[in-house]
Amino acid sequence: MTSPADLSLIRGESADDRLSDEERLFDDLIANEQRIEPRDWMPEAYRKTLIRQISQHAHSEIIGMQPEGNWITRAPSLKRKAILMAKVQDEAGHGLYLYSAAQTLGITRDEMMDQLISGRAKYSSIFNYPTPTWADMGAIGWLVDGAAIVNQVPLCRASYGPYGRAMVRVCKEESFHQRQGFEILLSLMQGTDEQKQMAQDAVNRWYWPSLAMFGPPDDQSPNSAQSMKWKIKRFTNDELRQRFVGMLVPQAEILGVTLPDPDLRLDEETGQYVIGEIDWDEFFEVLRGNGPCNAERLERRRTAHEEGAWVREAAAEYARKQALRRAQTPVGVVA
Ligand code: FAQ
Repeated sequence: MTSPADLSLIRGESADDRLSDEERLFDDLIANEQRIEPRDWMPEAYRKTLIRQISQHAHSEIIGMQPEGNWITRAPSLKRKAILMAKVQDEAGHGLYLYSAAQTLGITRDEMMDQLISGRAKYSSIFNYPTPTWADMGAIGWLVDGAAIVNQVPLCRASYGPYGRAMVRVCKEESFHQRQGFEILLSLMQGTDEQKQMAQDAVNRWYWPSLAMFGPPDDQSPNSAQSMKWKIKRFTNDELRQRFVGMLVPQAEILGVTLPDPDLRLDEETGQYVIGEIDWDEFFEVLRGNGPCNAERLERRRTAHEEGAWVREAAAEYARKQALRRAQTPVGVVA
């Protein structure tokens, strides 16, 4: 039988022509808002970009469990404790969906974990800040999960199928997280002067890092233009940051907290908020590993990984035995 490769030789097509066909199909799928699936041909750079972004995102969810995990044993009531535990478990789940999505691109979970615990992988800057008071649980929910929603709702339409589909579920859970944070702050703001101060102080500490979460300004964002052409990202970092501030202003009024930016004002002509200067030096320092909690977060993850070795070994052994049993069971007999 003549193979498609032989046929193309007979037709006088070169390898480049065949590659162009694949490329053309890929470009058409993107242009027509259709999804790229793991079985489809994709440019190597598209694959690499997705692995980079999805694995960083997964690492962020997993490391993001730590600042809040810090408060599970000290939550002020049984109800708050149950809610916080559920939220932190959700973050673990998000990490798992995302690692699975990245695995469809040809990287293994072990490779990703190795990149994280060796300190070679990035994860969101935001999780390198400390959580000294209970109000930080409110500020993280309101600001960090709020920023995550603004950033991630457009990712539900990402051109890569497994990523976009994972994002749909993640976003549903993030909106619950955001509301629980808002409600913690609202309760504190209806409390004593000390509680109000605690809430305001947490907002003061988390506001600027949550704006930086969207990534560097557009003119310093090397990946945005290509990621937007590929329809992985749908909006630029600055566009999403702007949208986030617009969402926060009315909510801050309801809460009765002040956003710690004296330069914040609505430009009546453009309808856009003008925001003060973000400390990008601080952001890049955190990315270089020099934030307040980088070392602590990585050390904790390394220890958890080592302590979890027996669980991974037990799961692998169980899977091996199950597979053996299935192989030894005659066809038609339920094992
Ligand atoms: N932190 O060219 P761009 C959450 C890096 S999940 C650290 O603009 P890109 C849920 C960037 O990777 C939060 N690094 O890059 C939760 C790149 O470095 P590289 C995580 C950052 O990819 C809540 C370089 O700077 N969310 O919060 C950051 O086009 C509560 C140049 O930047 C996601 O990952 C940063 N903030 O845009 C969990 C969402 N920003 O790789 C627990 C998916 C930028 O070239 C508790 N990711 N960098 O060496 C994205 O949307 C994008 O990757 C951006 C960055 C927007 C983060």
